[in-house]
Amino acid sequence: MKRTTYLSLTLLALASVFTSCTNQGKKSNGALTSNAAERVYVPPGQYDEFYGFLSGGFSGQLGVYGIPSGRLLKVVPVFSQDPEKAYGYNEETKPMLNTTHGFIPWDDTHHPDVSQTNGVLDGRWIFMNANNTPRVARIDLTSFETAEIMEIPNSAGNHNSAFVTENTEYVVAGTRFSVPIPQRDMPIKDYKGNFKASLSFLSVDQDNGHMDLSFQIRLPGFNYDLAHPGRDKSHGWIFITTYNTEEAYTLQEVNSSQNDKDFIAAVNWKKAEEYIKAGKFTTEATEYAHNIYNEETHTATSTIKKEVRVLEASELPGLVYFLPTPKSPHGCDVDPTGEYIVGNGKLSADLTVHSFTKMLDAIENKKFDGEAYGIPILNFEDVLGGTVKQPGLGPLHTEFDDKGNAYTTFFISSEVVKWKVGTWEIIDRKPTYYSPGHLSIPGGNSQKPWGKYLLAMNKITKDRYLPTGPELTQSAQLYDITGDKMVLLSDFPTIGEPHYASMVPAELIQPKSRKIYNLEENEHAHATTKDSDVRIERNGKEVHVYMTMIRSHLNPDNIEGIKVGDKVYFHLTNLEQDFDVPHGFAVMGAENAELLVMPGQTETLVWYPKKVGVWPFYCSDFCSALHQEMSGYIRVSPE
Ligand code: CUK
Ligand code: CUA
Repeated sequence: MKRTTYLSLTLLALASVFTSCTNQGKKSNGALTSNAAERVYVPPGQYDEFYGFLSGGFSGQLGVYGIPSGRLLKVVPVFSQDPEKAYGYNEETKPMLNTTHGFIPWDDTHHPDVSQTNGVLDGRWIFMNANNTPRVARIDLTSFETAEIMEIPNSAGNHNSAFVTENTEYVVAGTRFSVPIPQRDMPIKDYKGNFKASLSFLSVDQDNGHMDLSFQIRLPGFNYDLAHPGRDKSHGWIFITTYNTEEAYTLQEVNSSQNDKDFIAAVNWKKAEEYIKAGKFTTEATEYAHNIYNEETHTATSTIKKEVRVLEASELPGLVYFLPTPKSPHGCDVDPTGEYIVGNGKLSADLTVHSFTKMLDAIENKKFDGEAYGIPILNFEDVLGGTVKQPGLGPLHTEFDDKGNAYTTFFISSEVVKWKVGTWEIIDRKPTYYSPGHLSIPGGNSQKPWGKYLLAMNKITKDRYLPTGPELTQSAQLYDITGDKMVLLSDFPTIGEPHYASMVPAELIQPKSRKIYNLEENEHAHATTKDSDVRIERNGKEVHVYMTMIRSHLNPDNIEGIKVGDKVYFHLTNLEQDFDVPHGFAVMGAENAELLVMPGQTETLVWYPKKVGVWPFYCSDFCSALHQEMSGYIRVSPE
C-alpha cells in the first residue's frame, strides 16, 4: 500500500499524521504499563520465544527478528544483492537473480508466509513475493538461505502473493496490475476488456520444497490486491480482493473508485484441479526463469521454462465467484475456522465480513446478481456474514487470536482495533505510531494462532526515534494481547518497509537450524577439500585460484604469474567444521563484494586485475586471535 493514488486517502492520511503528531506533543508515548519492559526483556544469553520474519519491503530482503525483544538476528538476502554475504555477487548465487528480463538484483517484497501442515505453521520454509518483477522465493528455514526463486509469467505487480494453502499444496501468486496477455504493443486506453490478470498456483514438492508452476487461472482485467487461502471449512478455496472493477486505464479516483462495491473473488482451487485433470486447459507458450540453489554443490542454476497451463475463469463454471465488497477492499483475511472472510474496504466506513456457509448456499441456489465476464456475482445480502460498524478509518489488514477475536489495522486513524468474531462488537482500540499497514500475530493467518503478541508494522515513524536525517527507519510496535485490553510493549526499527510478517514459535525452527555444511559432502565443482589440492590453473586469460581457508591461513598466500587483463577466479573453500566460523575474503580493487564462506562451503569471486603491482588480500571476518594473519599477496605483472 505504498503511494496510494487515491487523492482523498492521501489527504486523510496527511491529516492523520498531523493529529498523531499533535497527540505526541502531549507526551503520551503509548507505553502504558510499568512492567512492559520486563515483558520484552530477554536476559543476556537467553533466547526469544518467537522468530519474527519481516518483509524488507523495498530493500528486497527478509529481516529475521527475535520476538519479543525486537532484536535483529539476520538479514536474509532474497531479491536484492547483498555485499555483506556476496549474495548475487559471487558466481554461485548470481543465477538466483536471473529473469527473462535479465539479471534483476533488486525487488520490492511484501508478504512472507510460512509453510503449513494441516493448517498449522510447520516452520519448514518461508515463501515471499517480488512485487516489481514478478517472482516467488522459497527460503529454507534450516539454512536461512534463499533456496529457490520462480519467475511468474503473465503477471505484473505480483502483489497478492505469496500465500500458502493449508498443507503447502500450493503457493498462490496473483497479479495486481492487469496487462495485455500475451504482452504486445497496444493503446493503453483500450485497456477495458483487453487487459487480463493471472492467478498462479505453484505446487510444492513436500520432500525438497521445489516449486513448479502448476497452472494459472485467467481473470478479468481488474486490479487484484490481496489474497487469503481458505482455512479449515473453506479449505480448497482462495479469496482475493479486487479494486478498479471499473477497468479504468488511469487509477485517478474519479475513474477507478466510482463503483460502490468492488469484489472479493472466491476461487475454488479444488475445482481448478478437476478441470486440469479433465484437460480443460490451454497450454500457452510463455517464458519464465526457475532458479534453484543446490545445497550439495553450493551452486544455483537457472533454467528458462517455456509453457504454462491456463484455465479461463469466464469459461469454466464453478471456478470463480464474485462477492460484492464495499469500496476498494485492500486486505482479505480468513478467520481460523474458515467461516468468515473479512474484506477491509479502505474507503469504507464499516468492515464487511462475508460468510463462507452463506456463500455456498447462495451458489447452490444459484442466487446470482448478474455476472462479470461470465463470472457470477453473488448478491451482497446473501453472503454477508456481519458488519463491524464504524470501527475506524482506512482499514487495511486483519489477523486473529486463539480466543475468537480479530484485530484490524486502521491506516488513517492510526490504530489497532480488537473486535469479536460473530458478534462484531468492538472490544478495544489502541493507537499505533503511526499509520500501520499490516499486523501480525504468530499463526494469526492460520487455523492455529498463538495469541500472545501482536506486531503492528507502521508506515510512518516521525518522532519515535532519534532523528537520522530526512529518512527514518520504519518501525514495528509490539503489543501484548493476552488480556482483554491490548498493551503496547515496545517499538523497534526495521529494515526497509516491513509490509507483512510471519511469526513462528522458536521451537519449530531452532532445533532444525543447520550448524555446518559437511566438508566431505561438498560437491561444488571447484571445491578444494584438502590443502594438498591447492593450486593455480591458467587457461588462456582465465586464471583459477583454488584456495583453502582455515584458522589461521589462506592457502596459497603468495600468488604470482597474474597479468593485467586476466580474469581471475578465486575459488575459496572453508575447511572448518565448527559452528559459526565463517571466513571472509577480500582483494584490493575488487569491483563488487567480499566473500563470506560458511564452514564446509565453497564460494567463487571474480577479480579483474587492472593495475600492475603487488596487491593484498585478506580474511574480512574476525575469526581467531590470528585473524590478522589470514592474508596474502597477489602479484600482477604487465600484459
Ligand atoms: S500491502 Cu503493504 S500495507 Cu503490499 Cu500487504 Cu497492505
Ligand atoms: Cu578468517 Cu579472519
